[in-house]
Amino acid sequence: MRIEFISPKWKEPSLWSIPTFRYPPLSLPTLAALTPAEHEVAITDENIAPIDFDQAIDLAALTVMTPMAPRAYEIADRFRERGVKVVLGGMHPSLVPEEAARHADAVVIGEAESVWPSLLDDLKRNKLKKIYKCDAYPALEKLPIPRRDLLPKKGYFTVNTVQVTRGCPFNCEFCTVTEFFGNQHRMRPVEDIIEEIKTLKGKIVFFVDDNIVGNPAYAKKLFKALTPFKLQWMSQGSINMAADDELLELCAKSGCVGMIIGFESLSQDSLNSAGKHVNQARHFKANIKKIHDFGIAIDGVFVFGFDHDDKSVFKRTADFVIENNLEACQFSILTPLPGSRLYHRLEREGRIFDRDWSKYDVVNVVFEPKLMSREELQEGLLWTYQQVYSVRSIFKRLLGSRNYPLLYLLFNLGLRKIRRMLVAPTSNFQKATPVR
Ligand code: B12
Ligand code: SF4
Repeated sequence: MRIEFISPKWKEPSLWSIPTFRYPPLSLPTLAALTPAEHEVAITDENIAPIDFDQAIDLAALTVMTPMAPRAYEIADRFRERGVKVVLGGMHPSLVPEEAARHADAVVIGEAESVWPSLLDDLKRNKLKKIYKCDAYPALEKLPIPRRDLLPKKGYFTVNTVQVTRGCPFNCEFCTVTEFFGNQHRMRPVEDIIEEIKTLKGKIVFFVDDNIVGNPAYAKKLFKALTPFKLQWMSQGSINMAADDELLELCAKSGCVGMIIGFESLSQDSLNSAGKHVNQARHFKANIKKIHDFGIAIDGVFVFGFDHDDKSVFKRTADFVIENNLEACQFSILTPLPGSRLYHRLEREGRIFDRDWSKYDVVNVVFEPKLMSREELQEGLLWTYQQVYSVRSIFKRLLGSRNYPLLYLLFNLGLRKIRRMLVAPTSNFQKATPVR
């Protein structure tokens, strides 16, 4: 059979369409590697190249995050009109399978490893089932190396995205990772990671883990093994890494140029209500200084719109970021992703007013906030991006931290563009009135 793996285009404005931030969807090279060699496979990322709807294929397999769902359904419907079978998988179809099933011949719920080969067998025998569910979390030993050779050669910042762990022991109200991957931190053997690293071209790697330091003993073993490769890598990690000097030292030595850290909020009330107990806001300042002192830059993630957030949250957050010299930051609007506990609560409270999934991209307000208006929340996001990515702020932060200033200058100039994208006439960003 001929199988086309497809990632739908995400709607603008998207930070991720800025060249410095373009990463390939790792799910597709992973699925291609899981496909038995008897089948012909190809990958199209619609963010890089258009989809050929006329090609002769037996199966279109799409990976879907919530904000891409409307586009994914359009693509699926078009292929199905021509009689091409369509399978949908990934976070969104797994969390709302009944909806996805209206646009697909089969929906895969959960991780593909345990069901993909049997789905292909069923298709070959013309016995495709509507739903395939991964009942047990697959073992992560000896996973095949993702087929990065199938990815477009140009257009990405790097194709070296590698996954080391799955699952998260926390269960933040706004997040779907624990619902999807479970509350156990599952780790790939370090030896397998090293075999994969050896196949990569270039020295830049993005570990797509939710918390690469979630198990400190494992992380230390991994960092020691990575050190000889002289990589420059980034990943996501929780702020409590600041408590472990040995971890920070090994992390920096292994080539970590920056950690994406979910601070989420400066308000402990908001952190507590979201269930992010690992974050203690009163220690943030000291934690940042400690991580910086080990030469690790920080890309901080902050969320606006919690029930404890009033209009003052924007200035407080911008001041904090600038004062503490965070090298980069991403600001998001609290978003009730379907399947999350937040979605169910806001639904019960009758506060979700927009169900256009393309707006569930964390820069649009889709629910009624408690202590400010929708417009104030929307405009506050833009205002914060404007403050934090002003030329003055960029220089203050980068000269203050001195961790990889040239690299982060590039990142900051990329992130500066999101300010313009958010107000562009073609933007999907909801129009708002200025904050007073
Ligand atoms: C790396 C990453 C990114 C990268 C790369 C994205 C990309 N091109 O794929 C970047 C940084 C660009 C990104 C952007 C965004 N991301 Co993101 N991202 C991730 C992250 C950390 C890892 C994803 C990954 O590569 N996993 C490794 C692969 C191997 O796993 P996988 O994709 O889950 O695939 C497995 C299964 O899902 C399944 N599967 C997946 N697809 C398919 C398809 C078929 C046909 C089948 C059978 C199976 C299948 O099988 C695979 C193997 O087991 C996840 C967190 C997470 N733990 O998943 C968040 C995550 C996917 N992102 C999320 C979000 C919300 C976003 C943004 C919308 C917002 C943001 N974070 O700023 C933007 C999208 C921008 C936009 N405008 O739309 C959410 C998605 C929630 C949802 N309900 O969809 C997640 C889960 C984070 C979270 N904490 O909630 N992201
Ligand atoms: S936000 Fe981060 S810490 Fe919280 S459940 Fe999701 S992945 Fe885990």
